Amino acid sequence: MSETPAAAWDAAIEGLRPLRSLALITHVRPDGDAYGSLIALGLALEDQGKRVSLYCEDGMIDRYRFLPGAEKVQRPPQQAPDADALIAVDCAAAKRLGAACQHWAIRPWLNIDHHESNERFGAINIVDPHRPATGELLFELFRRAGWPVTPAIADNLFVAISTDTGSFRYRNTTARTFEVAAELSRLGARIADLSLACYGSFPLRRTRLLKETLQDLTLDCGDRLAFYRITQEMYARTGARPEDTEGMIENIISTEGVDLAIVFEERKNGTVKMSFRSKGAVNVNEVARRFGGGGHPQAAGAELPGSIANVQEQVLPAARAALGAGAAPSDQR
Ligand SMILES: [Mn+2]
Repeated sequence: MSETPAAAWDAAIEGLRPLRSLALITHVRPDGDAYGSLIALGLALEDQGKRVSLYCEDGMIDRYRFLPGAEKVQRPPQQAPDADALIAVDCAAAKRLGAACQHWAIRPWLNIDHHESNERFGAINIVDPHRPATGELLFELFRRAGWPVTPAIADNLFVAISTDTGSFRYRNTTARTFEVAAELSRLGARIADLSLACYGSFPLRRTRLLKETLQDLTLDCGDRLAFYRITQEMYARTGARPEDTEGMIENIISTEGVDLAIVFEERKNGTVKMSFRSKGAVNVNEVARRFGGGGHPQAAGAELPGSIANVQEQVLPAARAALGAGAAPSDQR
């Protein structure tokens, strides 16, 4: 699918007009695109006179509190909110909306997302995997609907696009991405301040965790496969939090010759969360899907029950095979 069909855009915009109250929700373990898109759409709908509630299972994490409107983001209630419709943003699968909303009587009406693995769980699905960020899709929505993009909205959209493109470095970045970013700059997005907040002000506990992960790093498949663990013990020692790990894998996949990087993160609930990154030689969406996850060709995730050692036994052979190295014992050094 190269473009989202115009019919879906029209259905969304026309469907939104008469609605008075909307509940918006984004995915668990939110990133900059999740929060930026959630808040940007919330602010735009408020400007249209609608009552809006913004939800994320993790609430608002410290790292993104600088976003204008961050204070509006709440944890979802156990009971369905009183809203005319539910909108999901940047979320590939309904289960990634979190535990609370699985029991709500209200189901997602509009699903706006850019993940290749999106399950089209909405009544209306605006899903375009050719967009680098949900924020870029929202900019188009606002333009098509004729809704103003205020400086606060521009800030949120810029962070959404900047973070999901690795600051305009990933292969998903297109001329249109720069055009949208230029327009956001004109509309008041504070590029330098936002970039400093995103990339230049990590807490010291994150650097401590980074140091531990680098010590744990294993190279395999002739140094083309790199992986490391994050254990609960490492969190306890460093004081770092799961949210601090966003972007850390970039330090590994950025190594020359490394084609596939994987993080195995031990979670409190007895599962292991995996993040996969590729430079393009491997489609990590396909690898992640084999283990019940998904995402993008160059960035994906999955989660499996068990210990890190168990999960590595299942996943590393598949990773080696994806690199064309077969499932033979590693040439670990
Ligand atoms: Mn995204």
